[in-house]
Amino acid sequence: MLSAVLGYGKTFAVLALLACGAGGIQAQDAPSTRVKQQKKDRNVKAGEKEAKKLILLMDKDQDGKVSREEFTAFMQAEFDRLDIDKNGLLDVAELTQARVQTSSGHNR
Ligand SMILES: [Ca+2]
Ligand SMILES: [Ca+2]
Repeated sequence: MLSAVLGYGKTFAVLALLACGAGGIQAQDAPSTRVKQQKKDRNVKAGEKEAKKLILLMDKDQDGKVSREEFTAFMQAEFDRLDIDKNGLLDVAELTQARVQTSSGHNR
């Protein structure tokens, strides 16, 4: 009984030391890393909107992630859309036309 209590006490002491040590390290690192992290987060969030749009476009099964299959399917659909004469090749004219069409499509 007594040894069990002592054993528990020792374990608790070690845990307390570890917790203190970890807490001390975190407190030292927090100010500088937090600021850096926040700046990073803002940059990430700016790009995140674009990424989410892309995911919405590609994510067919809507699990919030784009699989290789979904990505490939999306790119193939894009290819077919751009390949106006359907010869299986994209030339400069088709790529140029596609861009002009999409931008003028918004204006109409
Ligand atoms: Ca998916
Ligand atoms: Ca073509």
